[in-house]
Amino acid sequence: MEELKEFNEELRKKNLRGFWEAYQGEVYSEPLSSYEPYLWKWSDVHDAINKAGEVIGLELSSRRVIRLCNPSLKTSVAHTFVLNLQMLKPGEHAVAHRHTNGAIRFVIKGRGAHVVVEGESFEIEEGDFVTTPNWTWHDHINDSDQTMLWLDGLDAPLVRMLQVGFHEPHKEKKQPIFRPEGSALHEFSPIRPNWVRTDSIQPPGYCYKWKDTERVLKSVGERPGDPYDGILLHYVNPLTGGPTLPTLSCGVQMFRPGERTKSHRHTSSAVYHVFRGKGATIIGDERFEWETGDSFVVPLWRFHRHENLTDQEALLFVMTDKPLMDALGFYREERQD
Ligand code: GTQ
Repeated sequence: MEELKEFNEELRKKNLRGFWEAYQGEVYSEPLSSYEPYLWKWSDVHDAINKAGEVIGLELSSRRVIRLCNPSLKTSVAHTFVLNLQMLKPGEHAVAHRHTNGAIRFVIKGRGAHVVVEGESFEIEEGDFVTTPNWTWHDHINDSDQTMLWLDGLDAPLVRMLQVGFHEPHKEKKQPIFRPEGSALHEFSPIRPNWVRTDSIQPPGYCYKWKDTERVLKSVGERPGDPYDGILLHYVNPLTGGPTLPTLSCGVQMFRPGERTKSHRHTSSAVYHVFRGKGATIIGDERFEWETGDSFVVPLWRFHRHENLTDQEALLFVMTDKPLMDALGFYREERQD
């Protein structure tokens, strides 16, 4: 034993390590996520962003953003992505930049501001969903008379872990707008011009309007839906039908009055934001009651189920890292009856 200790020490001096040292016979039979479920109350998040609105100007911080920090991870909501709340006041402009982080926005409050992505301006309002994929120029202009609030989802922890973060400010602060309004809607539709390339791994920047989401929800809302996910709509890459971004999949989930889903677990993680309504999600043996404005995270490989015991529909925005797990062959799911 003394001999082995000496051997281990000798290896360490040479920056080597025996397999027997690190793994004392313990083998993981399944994932054990390093972080726990957590729920943020809207009143806390809302108070925080309102206070930031009073004390933080955009000369101080290029974006006025409050990040949801899972206490067991410290700086992000899940191990692969972050969820932030951003405020842009009337007359403000959040300067143009681009980064390798893929980002999405889900508008919570206000109407009439614009997100500019790669030379096209998209007017946004409550319930709209906008993508600013990896390395696309984006800036935000609030030329409306209302304070805008939206959620930002970014794959930042993943990019940091892979050490592939690039960031570039636009030299003009406001990027030039050279694509007429409606260009994306027309060019990336099922009727599309010959020059549009569909072989890019990154989707084009795109704005999904709430009125369209609502129309689909209405049209499929009477169907049986998914036993584990209720009625789940995905925001797909408009050119390929693939995931929202290569790293993130986003959607809107509806639980109808009285709906209770079955329990399952999977190797993707999910964060939810309650857009409208009230309900509960049971994660492991913990029950999380949620209502409009709350956000909560379901770590990977934790059994979870949802219920809406009210007489109103519950609508949730959901973001997961499933595309990542699918692409790498790590996606697994286990279902309970
Ligand atoms: O709006 O471009 O929440 O660059 C964090 C970083 C938002 C943005 C965030 C960003 C942005």
